[in-house]
Amino acid sequence: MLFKNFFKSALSESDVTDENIYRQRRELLTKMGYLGAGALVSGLSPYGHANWFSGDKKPNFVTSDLTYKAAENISGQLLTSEEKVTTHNNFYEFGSQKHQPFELSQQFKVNPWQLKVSGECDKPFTLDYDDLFKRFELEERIYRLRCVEAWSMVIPWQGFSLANLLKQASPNSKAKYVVFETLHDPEQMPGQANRRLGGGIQYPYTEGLRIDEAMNSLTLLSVGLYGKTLPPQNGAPIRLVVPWKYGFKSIKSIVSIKLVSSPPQTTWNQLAPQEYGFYANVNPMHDHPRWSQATERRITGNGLFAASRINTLPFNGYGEQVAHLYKGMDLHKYY
Ligand SMILES: Nc1nc2c(c(=O)[nH]1)N[C@H]1C(S)=C(S)[C@@H](COP(=O)(O)O)O[C@H]1N2
Ligand SMILES: [Mo]
Repeated sequence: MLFKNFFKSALSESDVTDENIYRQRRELLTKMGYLGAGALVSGLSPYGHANWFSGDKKPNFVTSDLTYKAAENISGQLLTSEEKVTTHNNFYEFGSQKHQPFELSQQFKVNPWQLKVSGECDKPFTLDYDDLFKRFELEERIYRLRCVEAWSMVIPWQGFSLANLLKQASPNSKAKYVVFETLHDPEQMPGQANRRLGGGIQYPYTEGLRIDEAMNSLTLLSVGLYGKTLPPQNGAPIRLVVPWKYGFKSIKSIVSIKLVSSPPQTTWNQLAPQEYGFYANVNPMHDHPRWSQATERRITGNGLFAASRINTLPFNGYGEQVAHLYKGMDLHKYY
């Protein structure tokens, strides 16, 4: 297989440890029959609490193993190492530089937590911390994440379809859009207290989807990555993952999901409407005003061979599942 040769020839051991162990573990599980349809993988975190932090970087935050149904097939693309996924982040509430969310979020309290589901529906409800992990069966999705800044990663998430949660609320006929809001807590989120650190954003961070986008089975509410609960910098305890849209749609640390009747205002669209549209579907044909979107830097880890330039695909390669949602729409107008 391509991977094996690539590993042997190009990558040093430290570059590949995380994802190699993850893969080997999965192969073993497959052989043992654990990954059959419906099987639950319990307490078999890929590599437990691996010590990928050292020295000052040791977090106070502790992740715990999740029980989930493993993905049935692997995408065929090299996973981004867990270390990279958890140290190269966009989460402006903890600073606008890539290293800051990891460095400034480790005191963040995610339990207790409340996620309110409300708006145009017959059965509004609120989930507390434990519900996030118990109310819905957790499954794994290995998705590509394409940031609007033209870099990308491949990440194994654990979570459940947003559709499963929305259905429990019984949306009514006026529910045309879904609005998401991140926690607003300047005492815990230094980027909300300091305009410069927070990149000049108006908080709380807000995102939105059309109801059919929200109901698409690819749209994930994630509570974990690499088999463990999310660390704060990746949006603990619960965040959205919309793999065919630019990363800024995948809002983190969500406290509110609201069904509404008209198009919502969203953070990046409000800040710079010419640059960031409401739809934000990954589109190599539609450039950002300040850079091309035709290619991306695929980041797999640290080190010399851990990033490469690849072509960006329409809808980030998920066109088969989602292109029909935009039939007849001018994707240059609705970027
Ligand atoms: N609340 C909030 N959510 C956010 C962001 C943010 O700054 N604040 N950044 C977004 C952007 S631009 C990207 S690319 C992804 C990054 O997710 P990751 O750090 O888990 O890879 O989170 C998105 N969700
Ligand atoms: Mo992004």
